[in-house]
Amino acid sequence: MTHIAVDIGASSGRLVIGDIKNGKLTIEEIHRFANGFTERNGTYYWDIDHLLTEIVKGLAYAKTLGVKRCTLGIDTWATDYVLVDQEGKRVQEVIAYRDKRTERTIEKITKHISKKDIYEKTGIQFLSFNTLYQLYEEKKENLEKTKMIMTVPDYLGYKLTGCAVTEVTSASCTQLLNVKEKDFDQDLLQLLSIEREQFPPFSYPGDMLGYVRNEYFPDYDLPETKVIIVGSHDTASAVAGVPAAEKNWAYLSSGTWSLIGIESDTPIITEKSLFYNYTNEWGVFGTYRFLKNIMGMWIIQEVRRHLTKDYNFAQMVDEARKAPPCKQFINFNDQRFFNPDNMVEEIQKYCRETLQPVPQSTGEIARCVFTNLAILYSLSIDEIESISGRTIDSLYIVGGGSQNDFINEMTAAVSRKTVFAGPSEATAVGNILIQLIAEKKLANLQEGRNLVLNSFSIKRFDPRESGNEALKEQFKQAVFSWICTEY
Ligand code: LFR
Repeated sequence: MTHIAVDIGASSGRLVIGDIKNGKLTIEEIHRFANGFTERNGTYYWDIDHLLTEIVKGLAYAKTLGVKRCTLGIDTWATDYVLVDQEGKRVQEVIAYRDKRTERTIEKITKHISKKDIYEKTGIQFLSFNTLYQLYEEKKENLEKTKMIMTVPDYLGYKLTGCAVTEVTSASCTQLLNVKEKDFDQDLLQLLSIEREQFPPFSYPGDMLGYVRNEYFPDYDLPETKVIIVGSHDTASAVAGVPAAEKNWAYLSSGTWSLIGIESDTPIITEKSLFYNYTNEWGVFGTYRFLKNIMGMWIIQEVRRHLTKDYNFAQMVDEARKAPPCKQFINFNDQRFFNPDNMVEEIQKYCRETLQPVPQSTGEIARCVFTNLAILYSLSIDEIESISGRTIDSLYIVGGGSQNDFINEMTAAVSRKTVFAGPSEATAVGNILIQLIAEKKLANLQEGRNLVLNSFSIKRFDPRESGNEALKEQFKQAVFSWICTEY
């Protein structure tokens, strides 16, 4: 039996075949496609039908490779949703979370229920685009036609199999789940005028969803495909794929977003975690991901889009290395960097406003992005240690961003922690691990993580004798003195 991970992020999607061969986990990407949101009349949309077609195309390609039977797991980004009517049809175009409609919605909602109450109920960080805020801004006539509200991976699974569920790792990011009651929160649903029944029944990583209904796709020759529920939220899958075997580790899932945190058996909901805006997203097998969203590679993706499409990311890293040390402190977690019209201009404007040298060349800008992200990462590690009371010895960086040695070195130097980098395909790997556990080829997650550790080359970055710790304090002082938002 072959296992296939469908992993779709904000900028691309892929189908990856994975299995255990001679005691090692092997993965092979068989199909890749672009993803991205586009603007129409001031609103940003995903093309969800395109994503479904690409999954089916990838499956058909797997058949040409000789795959007759397989399991399949789907993970995507979180927080966006699809409304489905009585006939199983989509009610709306799927709006992307970087859309501007929810810019002020946290303020509106917290007039009805306080921030503290929402946080105590859900344990989820306040991000302007959580489903709670998006549904608040949804057109009433759309909600009236809605029989089922689904996250993106659940919708894709539904379109393939006809089976509708609410997978919990993705659902927790809606900020609508009550962490004590382990169900949708009635007060929050009431505020949105949504009924509990509009969400399909819960399902958990390792459950079976159903078989792909090949008759839905008469134009394609598809294998017999059993869809398994994995950590449908890509970050849940990425963290499942972290090759950590010891205690005291933190992770950084580095892609469009940088998600930095620890795995915990219980949610951590305190005044301090609310103050620093940490989240308790539900992970696979009853774990919680206590983490913070940092703006991440989105910044450099946008810089590249506006400045220098000729360079690939490796070249941008090279340019950064060649540039002189960064002279700017920039709080990239400021909301102004969430979706500016032009990222390069926004960075330069910030520097002008804060009376700092303005970076000009690709190398200067890239260096300034990577350095400031490394500082944000290490500040976050300090916060996690202080909030959780745990000591962190090492940071596991996984995902596409883990290939950036420059930022890995900087992070080790500033944080004074040992950094391990890889695998870059941790999300697909974590997705496959859950399928292997469901198929009883692996006993549990730790066995899976040990397998990852023995199967991929993981790079190690040790903190230098004299690190760049001072940068953190200088950054904090600078950012606070400019009265920018709390980093
Ligand atoms: C990463 C991610 C993050 C989530 C953001 C938006 O791809 O899933 O975990 O906060 O995208 O959904």
